[in-house]
Amino acid sequence: MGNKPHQSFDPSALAPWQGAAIILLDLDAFFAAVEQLDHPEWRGKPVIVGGSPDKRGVVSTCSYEARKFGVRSAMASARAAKLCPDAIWTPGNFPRYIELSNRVMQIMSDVSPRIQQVSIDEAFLDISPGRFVKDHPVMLAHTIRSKVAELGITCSIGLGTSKSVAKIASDMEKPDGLTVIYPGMEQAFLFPLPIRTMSGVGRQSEKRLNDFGIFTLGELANADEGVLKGIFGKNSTMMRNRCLGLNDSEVLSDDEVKSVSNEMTFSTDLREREEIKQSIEMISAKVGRRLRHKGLAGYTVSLKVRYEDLSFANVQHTLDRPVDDEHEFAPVLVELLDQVWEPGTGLRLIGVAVASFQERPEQLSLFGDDLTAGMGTAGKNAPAKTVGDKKQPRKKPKRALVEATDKVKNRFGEDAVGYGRELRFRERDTGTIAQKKDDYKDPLN
Ligand code: TTP
Ligand code: MG
Repeated sequence: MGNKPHQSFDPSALAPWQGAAIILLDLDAFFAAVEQLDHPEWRGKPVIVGGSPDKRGVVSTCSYEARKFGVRSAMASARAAKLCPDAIWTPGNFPRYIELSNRVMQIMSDVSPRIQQVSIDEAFLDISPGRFVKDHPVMLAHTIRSKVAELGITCSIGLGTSKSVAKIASDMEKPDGLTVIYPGMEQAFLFPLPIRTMSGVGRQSEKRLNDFGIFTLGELANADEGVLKGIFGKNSTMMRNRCLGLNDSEVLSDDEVKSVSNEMTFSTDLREREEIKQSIEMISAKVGRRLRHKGLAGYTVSLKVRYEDLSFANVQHTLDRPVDDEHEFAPVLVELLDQVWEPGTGLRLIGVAVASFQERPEQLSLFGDDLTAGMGTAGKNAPAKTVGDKKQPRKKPKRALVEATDKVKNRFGEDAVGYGRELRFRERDTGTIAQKKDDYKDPLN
């Protein structure tokens, strides 16, 4: 990795760029690359980040040296250990990955304010000339690539006139690649590619398209309207446009994310501790999944309740390390429940939030030297009250399960995997839960 030249060039020699210019940047072997940066003796060697092979762990990612042996993300660690017996194993250092991720996002934001982060190591950036920036897109892509390299890790960049083209292009020259699809070249680039390359074509749609003799994006772009409708439903026109290389969706800036939360209103007030506990766990699962999707982990967890008389209370707690796994933070919230709820009281709404990403909130110093001490407000519309106990997150027992569940939900929709309790509660849920009937998922939006 990192051995491709980042050559200097004469921007005036570049052909002019007409219209939209969108980048997709994806870091190379991200977690493993950070480990190799932090452990120089691991560079050039197979490094696997993941759970222990003895404890039925899974591979999070691995260095390109390990990929030569066939090791891949999400593979059982035991299998990876067999494929690559000499690999260096590490459980990972999530706060450090977040730190590097943030630095990369900052490099991109410095170039254009229109950034959309799609995962911990991936973001779109709108660098359309005359819109958010002045310089030539190819030059800006080179600048970003060089600045990322200065951090000690590498990225692959796709540059094109739409998000789908940029996304597909970013994968073409991995690692440390820059693939530019000039305006007007979209169809020449896309049409020969297999249909699965396109975001939104899952395994099921692929099979059904194949049954109609559609194997390439060119064939998909020119497919019969009825066939596309039958497979993609209301998304059929969008899918065709994507395959035609049309710019069908904007780069949507996430506002600076301060917290990730979810709340649910119940059609019948909850009164039993057990059902309240289960609701907290269910809502926490949604928050956890969104945190992981955004690559965020926070120190502060909070619980909000609205009572049957419509008054509300909020209680929060700061942990000694950031969390993104509901199996760790939901038990803390369940403990907090007793500060805002008495048995028999009806609850109409429950909300869960995780905040204080990475850095501990400054206010903590107000509570003395013990940085692990909690803080919070509690009680029905009560004034702030300090909670001095030391609830801390549980150890992560089920990371593999959590990530496997995320993957299935990401692909098949929120309801694809339900813990037993979620299914029992669904009928009481008047909140909105996305229902996706087919395997269509749209990471481009
Ligand atoms: P990816 O960008 O999918 O993978 P990568 O950056 O390791 O490799 P590539 O060069 O192919 O882009 O994911 C980014 C990080 O997300 C990855 O470094 C580790 C984490 N991750 C998991 O923990 N589990 C997974 O199954 C995947 C796919 C990624
Ligand atoms: Mg990556």
